[in-house]
Amino acid sequence: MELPHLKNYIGGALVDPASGSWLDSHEPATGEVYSRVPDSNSNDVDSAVVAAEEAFKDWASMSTSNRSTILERIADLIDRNVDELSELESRDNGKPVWLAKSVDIPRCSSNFRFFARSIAAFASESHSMPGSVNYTLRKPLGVVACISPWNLPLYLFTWKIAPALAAGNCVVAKPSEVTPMTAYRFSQLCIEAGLPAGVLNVVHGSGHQTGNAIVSHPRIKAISFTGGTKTGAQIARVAAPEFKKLSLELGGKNPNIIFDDCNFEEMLDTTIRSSFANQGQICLCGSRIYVQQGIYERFKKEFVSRTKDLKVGDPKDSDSKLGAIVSHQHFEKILSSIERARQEGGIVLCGGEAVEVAGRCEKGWFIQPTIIEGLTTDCRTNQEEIFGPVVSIQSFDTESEAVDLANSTQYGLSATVWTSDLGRAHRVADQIEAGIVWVNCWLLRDLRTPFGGTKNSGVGREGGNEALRFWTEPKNVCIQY
Ligand code: TXE
Repeated sequence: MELPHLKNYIGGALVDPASGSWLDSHEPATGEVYSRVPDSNSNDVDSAVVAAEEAFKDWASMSTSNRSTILERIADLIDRNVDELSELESRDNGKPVWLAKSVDIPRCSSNFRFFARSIAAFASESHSMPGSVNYTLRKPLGVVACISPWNLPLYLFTWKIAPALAAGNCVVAKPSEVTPMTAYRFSQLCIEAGLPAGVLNVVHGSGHQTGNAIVSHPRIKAISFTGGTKTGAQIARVAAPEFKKLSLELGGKNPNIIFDDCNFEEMLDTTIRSSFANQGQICLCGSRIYVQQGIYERFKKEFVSRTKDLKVGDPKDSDSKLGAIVSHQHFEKILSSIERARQEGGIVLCGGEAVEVAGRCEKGWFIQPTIIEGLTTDCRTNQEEIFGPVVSIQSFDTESEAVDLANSTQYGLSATVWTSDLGRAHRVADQIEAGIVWVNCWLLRDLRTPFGGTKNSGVGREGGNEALRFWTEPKNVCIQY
């Protein structure tokens, strides 16, 4: 049977890749190829840039209320198609359907609705002096690029595209070639919503060919990227000499610091999620768990017990807490990371192996949620992003020791702190090297807040006005009178 062939969305039309060549896309739960993805090249990217340039003048000069109306229509269509989009996302990424339906897809419409409304309130400043006045214009950049990863496919794709469009830019966007399906379906919804041709262009393909062609295109003014730190560095090498604006949301190796005065039950419920949600494939997961000595043994016992109860299974099953790992390559990478942890002296308290799921998923890629103890702070397991259902646990005594442990890697994306002591919460949050600190919660998101990391976790911030400022060029006009 002929596999479905996805298409690029360029100049308002769904089109085949110029080269006529395609990449295989797999269903992680079965390990089977189930669709074909355009293997786009620089010709496709150039067509997309030309279409975006042709659309830019009208889109940028459209009133914000008219732009908002179209973006709101896209949000409504996402909501109306939530069941289909959730199933597509689950089949493409391996995450449970219930997770896509409760988190991923609702956040996609929130992304569009939030920025459709934010742009109406996006103001700039004026500064007056005796005899003169300054005012700041914040105008769209022109043709810009959004490149997104496979872990939260449509969630991050729309998180980048929505503010770029709201600010009046025209976009060339590339989803990960590993999870292209919902971006393709999203293109169809944009056509249905009446998004003018060329305002958004979706070009599918590999990172080294399609992604690189986008990043190096001379007429693309800015790039928002989420993905691996190594890839982020490569993109910066290509884009920096062209003075392109860059927003890089990269990897993380986030600490979860648990003091003995925390609300234990709340902490444990949330720590299960922050350790293994989305099969641990979220850059914000807390993969280094530090527990104060007074409750360490209790925590270890109860955390291991609760983790062993998590069902790893068919993403279609509503009781599967963990689904499949996104690709065979990533599946192998995670298993070799666990083997390396053993060689580094780690003791696997639970998990550590692949899971055989019977029936339709027998050839799928599944891994047990894994807890490892007995590692040193500077071992590779505690220093490098594994990006799977794998956490390490270790005890600490004092607050300052906890802060030192938290800051002991080259990453600085997020951190979680559990304590009932208000002063300690402020002190620890202030000292942690991260872009986001959650206290007594995890992944609680207000879209108005700055989102991004420090150190090897990236450059720049997304969210709220941070995003609208990234996607606009400030110009100061000074008038003497
Ligand atoms: O990311 P990549 P992948 C981390 C995680 C994971 C690692 C690699 O540790 O194991 O990154 O994951 C495109 N020029 N995170 O393979 O390779 C690529 O096609 C332009 C953390 O997904 O960085 C895809 O669309 N584009 C992250 C996107 O970049 C290029 C979430 C991401 O691919 C390119 C995901 C190039 N040279 C992975 N090379 C997070 N922070 O959430 C690749 N791409």
